[in-house]
Amino acid sequence: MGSPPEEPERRPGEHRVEVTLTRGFWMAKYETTQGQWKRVVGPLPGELTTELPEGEDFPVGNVNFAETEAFCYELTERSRRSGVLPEDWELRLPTEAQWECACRAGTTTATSFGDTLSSYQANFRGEPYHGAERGPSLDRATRVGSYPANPWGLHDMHGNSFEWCRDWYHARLPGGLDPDLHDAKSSATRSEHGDISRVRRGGCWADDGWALRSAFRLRFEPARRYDHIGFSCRSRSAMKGPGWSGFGVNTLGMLLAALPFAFAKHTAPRDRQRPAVPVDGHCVHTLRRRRMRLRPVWRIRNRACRSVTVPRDPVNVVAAAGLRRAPRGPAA
Ligand SMILES: [Ca+2]
Repeated sequence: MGSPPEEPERRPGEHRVEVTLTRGFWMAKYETTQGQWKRVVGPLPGELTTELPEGEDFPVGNVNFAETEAFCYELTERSRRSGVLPEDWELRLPTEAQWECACRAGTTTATSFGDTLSSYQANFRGEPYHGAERGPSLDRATRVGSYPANPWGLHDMHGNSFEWCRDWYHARLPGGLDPDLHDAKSSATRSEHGDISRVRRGGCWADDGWALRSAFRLRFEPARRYDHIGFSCRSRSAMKGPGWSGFGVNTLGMLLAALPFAFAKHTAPRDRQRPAVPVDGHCVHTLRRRRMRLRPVWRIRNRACRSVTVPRDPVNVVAAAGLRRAPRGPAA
């Protein structure tokens, strides 16, 4: 987690730390959309703008931190009541560590696409990163999933909208075991104005390419809102037990496919097959193949996943792990 000293455009606060994630989690493929928000919560949380036009498949923006947590809470409650989600599972914002793990998708380069970034690969404005080909500048948000996915099938981790993370912003990245600074308010780093902030990640349509690097991080006061800052329920972590070893189905996939007010409606048919990605299975696979050569920052421990081999497809991950298949949900 973090960037190496030689990474172009590196900023303070990106020093590398080693992180161990002991629990698996699922990540939705896209930023949370306006259509999803309306189906789960109701009216959009903030005004639309010239750069954030209305659209079912456009990301939610102008949403403050508390509203993102309210969305996750409401979706969790509905899902539990409907029986789709077990009582000890929940939807929430990702921690910074989870977000960066998912963004990097096993890579150690500046972005998940390599050490350069073109606006053919992500929605940003202005200068491409580190000598990449200059591409289009939309100067606005666009439909989620309009740009290529990262190696784990997650879209728009770089660009389109910034994404809230659940941690209080600390100048030094948290390392260690399952770092989660959601409640670490007292130690949060204050700005020059004395404010404390949550974390936002990923860059947006209004940035140059360098701000979309995997390690780039910014602060933002939780009560504030801006059109280019949205969020994602990308993180679905188990509150109890090791990852998905005790619940070996694509629960988020089931959830997204089963709940008409949730994530499934806006997705294309091929996307409905895999609305979520299991992060730890891929991490384990990647690290097992490349542990010595790349010296990855990430080290994932999950007993259930260590026996998984070549889990390129999330559905096959479940099958390879010998776990129970979902009786319904995303097609294999
Ligand atoms: Ca994004």
